[in-house]
Amino acid sequence: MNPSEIRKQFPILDQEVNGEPLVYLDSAATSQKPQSVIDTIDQYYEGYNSNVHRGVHTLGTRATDGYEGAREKVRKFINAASTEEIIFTKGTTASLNLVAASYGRSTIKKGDEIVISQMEHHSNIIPWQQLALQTGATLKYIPLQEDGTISLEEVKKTISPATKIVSMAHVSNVLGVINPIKEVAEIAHENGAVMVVDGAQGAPHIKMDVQDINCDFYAFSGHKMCGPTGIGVLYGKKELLEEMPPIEFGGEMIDFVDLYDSTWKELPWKFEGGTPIIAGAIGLGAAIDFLESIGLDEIEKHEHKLADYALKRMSEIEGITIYGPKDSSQRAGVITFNLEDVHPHDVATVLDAEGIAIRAGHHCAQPLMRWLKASATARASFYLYNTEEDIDKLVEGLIKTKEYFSNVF
Ligand code: 7TS
Repeated sequence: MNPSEIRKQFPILDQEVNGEPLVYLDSAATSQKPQSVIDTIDQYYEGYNSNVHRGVHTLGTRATDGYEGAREKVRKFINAASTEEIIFTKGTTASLNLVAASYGRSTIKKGDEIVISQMEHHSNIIPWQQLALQTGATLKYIPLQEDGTISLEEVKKTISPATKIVSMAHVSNVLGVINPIKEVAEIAHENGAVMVVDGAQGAPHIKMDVQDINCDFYAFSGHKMCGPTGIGVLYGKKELLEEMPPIEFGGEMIDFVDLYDSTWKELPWKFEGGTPIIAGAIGLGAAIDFLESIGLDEIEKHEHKLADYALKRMSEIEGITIYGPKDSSQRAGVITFNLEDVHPHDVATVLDAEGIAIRAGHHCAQPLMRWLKASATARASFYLYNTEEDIDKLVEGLIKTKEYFSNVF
């Protein structure tokens, strides 16, 4: 794979920001979109915009084929057994909330345990906090090792036969750590719990096979994998989804409506109340075609190489703290750091003046920030369109930042 050729397919990357060529290092927040995805969404609105699953007219049939065709692309992308297991949502947050509100509220009782880790994004903490508060269940945290990784020993110690749900990020959006979710799923199952995976930072970067991982639910967002915002996926095992109640009621999700009671459509539509995110799903389908034309294995390899290079180059900067494991084989293309005596927002501001986009803040992971003993950090995150040259510019920018602030003091 040739990232310099790939980046030509992303029109947004071909611009100057503050008089400098844009270096986009914030793909963990949202990825950029290739021309093919932009064109596919345009073609839908220009050529066959129509509601799905109802009309018999030609445009309606084309829209339905596009929407359901995208579901099949998602199924294949994560190797789910059936399209009945693919529910379109508005993103990872909505998918995790759906599991907590539907599976959680219908199965969890007082005294049950819900287990998550200390590195989770708020979207994989708060739905479980709320579920625990509503049901009287106990929320437990798997502690982290000193380098920010998770040890299976700690997983075994935290999960017990009282545990009913285990939920964990596939990849941390702060530390870039790739978690051993397959092994954690096995431990969860040995204890009779279901395994939920927050795949927001996993599915875009790592070749996925939900049957191999044997997780019960897997949640991810289209906008972090070259697709549009407003579309996401909840994968769930059919036997679980079948037993779960819908949480959004109205059009599209019903089979028969009587005056005082109604019945639901079969899977997956019983969870998709209202006009669905048609353009979003079709755009996500195009994003999957794009990623598959390059190959997830290639993308993963490229990001490891970039992470390795970035770790090496960045550690040469005096006074830098890089969080998470030093070994790049344990991490994806996310590097979180702080420069001594410079607030991360100042780092991001100086870099922005150089055309370099990174994120600064708590990254929606305040409990992890507390564990890191940092109120905020800076974060550079990479994707398939980034090059070693981008990292060189980041390092140059960081050296400039240090110089700038050493002159101030
Ligand atoms: N889980 C993880 C691990 C994430 O990184 C994010 C978004 C979410 C859940 C929520 O995804 P959403 O699409 O529903 O918003 N993470 C980030 C980030 O790191 N910077 O901005 C958004």
